[in-house]
Order: sequence, then structure tokens, then C-alpha cells
Amino acid sequence: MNEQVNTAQLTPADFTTDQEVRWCPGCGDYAILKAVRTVLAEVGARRENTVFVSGIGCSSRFPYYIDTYGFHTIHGRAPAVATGMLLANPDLDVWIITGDGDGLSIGGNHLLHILRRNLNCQILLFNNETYGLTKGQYSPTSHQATRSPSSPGGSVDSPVDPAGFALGCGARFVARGVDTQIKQLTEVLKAAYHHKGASFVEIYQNCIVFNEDVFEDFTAKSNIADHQIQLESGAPLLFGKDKSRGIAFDPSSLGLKTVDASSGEADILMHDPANYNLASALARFANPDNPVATGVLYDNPAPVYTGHPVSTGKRSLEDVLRGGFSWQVGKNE
Ligand SMILES: Cc1ncc(C[n+]2csc(CCOP(=O)(O)OP(=O)(O)O)c2C)c(N)n1
Ligand code: SF4
Repeated sequence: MNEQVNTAQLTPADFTTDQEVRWCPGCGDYAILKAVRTVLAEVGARRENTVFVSGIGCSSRFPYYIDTYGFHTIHGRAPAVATGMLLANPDLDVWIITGDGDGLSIGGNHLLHILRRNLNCQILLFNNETYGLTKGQYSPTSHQATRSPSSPGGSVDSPVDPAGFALGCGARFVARGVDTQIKQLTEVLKAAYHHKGASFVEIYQNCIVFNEDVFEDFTAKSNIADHQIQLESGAPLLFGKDKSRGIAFDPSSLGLKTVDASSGEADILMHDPANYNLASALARFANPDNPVATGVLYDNPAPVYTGHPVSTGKRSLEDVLRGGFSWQVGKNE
């Protein structure tokens, strides 16, 4: 007898496995896990059609905790595995889970290519500015002078901005969320899900053991209003407790600047997620002079890569491999 597929709407509990969650108590990963389960239920995801694929790191344990198909693959290679799956079956709903070390260090090259090829998937990069699983070495996103077991004198490298990196790779959807701002995070994840093509979401995630409160300057409740600008499509770029500050064009730098908006005289820009230059400039904004931009920075769909059609030319594969400029070592001497 064929098994009946239950097509009823699934709940977050339906996406929960029986696995013991092995993250430190208080780790920001828990909140992200909860948000993702909620989003899967809200968008009507089907377990049989959904795959979570990850590399290596604390964050990369994610597929064990989501009751869909899942692959816990090798360090930095989740995009390569996801590419194979999507070329074999473009109808799959693929989520890639990676960390700042996994995705931007050993896996930086793979991340670059999946973004520029624009395969249809969601890529969630958990940024805790450290290597959690390997006990706190500095990562590509760690701030200069970060002291860690691998750099007791403080790191010397300048940090990578994941959202800026993704924009530079040609990503057509780039967003930022915060583990403690669940409402915004779920909205961002839903937008990423509905975007056709590679959606890149950087999530600021608190590693309470090796990098506690590293994002506090813009994520603490008391700092959000003045140090974060929460982007909304079509809305003016305003922030501050009483929306007294805003973002305007700066002709002298050909970039953006923060201005006083309380007088109503400043020419405040509207957020347009299809504007690449605006997204790039907002991605570069950083504390303490400018607010950190969260929400959807860029959403501008382009054709999705589904692979090239296989050639139906007359030559066999054997002909192609053996023909033309080929030789055997030792035979042609
Ligand atoms: C080829 C290889 N090199 C190095 C490692 C060791 N390693 C495991 S996880 C990891 C970094 C994880 O950091 P991140 O991606 O930031 O994830 P987090 O643990 O912080 O979630 C490293 C270097 C490995 N497993 N495989
Ligand atoms: S080491 Fe950090 S990132 Fe890893 S589980 Fe613990 S708190 Fe989370």
C-alpha cells in the first residue's frame, strides 16, 4: 500500500526532530532555529521537498534539529553540495546553513560562486565573529585586535563585511537579521524564501562562550533605536528614538550621510531594495558614526541558474576526451 502524504499545513513542531540540541545554553543559535521552524510552517514548506545543508561549525549542526532532509557536509563545502542537489532537482527547496568561519574562510570561494551563479536557495550565514566549534579563534569577520587563543596579541587582519561580500559577488538578495530580533528575522527569512535565486542572509548571532555581547553596541535593547536602521521597502530611511535622524545623499563623497531629520528640511532618502548603489552604501554603514543597517538591503531578482543543457552533438564523450590535444605520458617521447 502506498503511504498517504498528509498535505495539511505543518506547524513549527512538525519541523522539530527528536535530537538533543547540542549548543551551549543561551547560544543565539536557539533563537534562529525557532525562527526558521516558524518560517517553514508559515510559508507552507513540505518536509519531503526541503533540504538543509551545512558545513562544519556549531551553526552547521542545524540540519539535525530540523525535521526535513539534511546534509551535514564538510567544512565550507555546503554550497558545492547544494549546487549538485539543485542541478539534479531544481524543484527542491534548499537552505544552506553556514558560519562566518565556514562560509567566509575555507568556504569563501564556494560561497562566491553559488552567489554569482544565482542558484535558487536560501543561504543563512550565522555571524558570531568567532570560530565557536573550535573554541574561539578569530574569524574573517572578527574586528582587528580581537584577542583569541590563536592570536593572543590580537588579530591583525581587517574584517570582512559578509553583506558587502555578497553584494560584490553579484548576489541578488542580501539581508541582515539579529538573533534577538525575532519579528524582523522571521520577516527577512520569509522574504529570502520568496526570492527566486540565491538569497543571502547574514544573522548576527551571539556566541555567549567565546565572543559574548560583541554586537551589543547596536543590538542591545537600549541601543537599537539610535544605532540600527531597520530597512523597510518604500519607507524613508529614518532612525533614532523619535525618528529624528535620517540618511541622505552626500554629494561630496558620492555616498550617504547621517543627517538631522527633526527640522524636516533634510532630503531623506527612501529605501529601494532594487537599488544596488544604495544597498552597497548601506552595507558599509557602521557604528559609531552611522547606524548598522538591518532588514532587506537588496532584492532585485535575475535569471536563476539551472545548468546548461547537455550537448546533443554527434561526438561521443570518449571522442571528446581522446581527440585533439591529448597524450599519454611515456608514449609520445
Ligand atoms: C578542513 C577542516 N579544517 C578545519 C576544521 C576545523 N573547524 C571546524 S569548525 C571550524 C570553524 C567554525 O567556525 P564558524 O563557521 O564561524 O562556526 P561556529 O562554530 O562559530 O558556528 C573549524 C576551523 C575542519 N573541521 N575541517
Ligand atoms: S560555542 Fe558559541 S556558537 Fe558554539 S554552541 Fe556555544 S555559544 Fe553557541
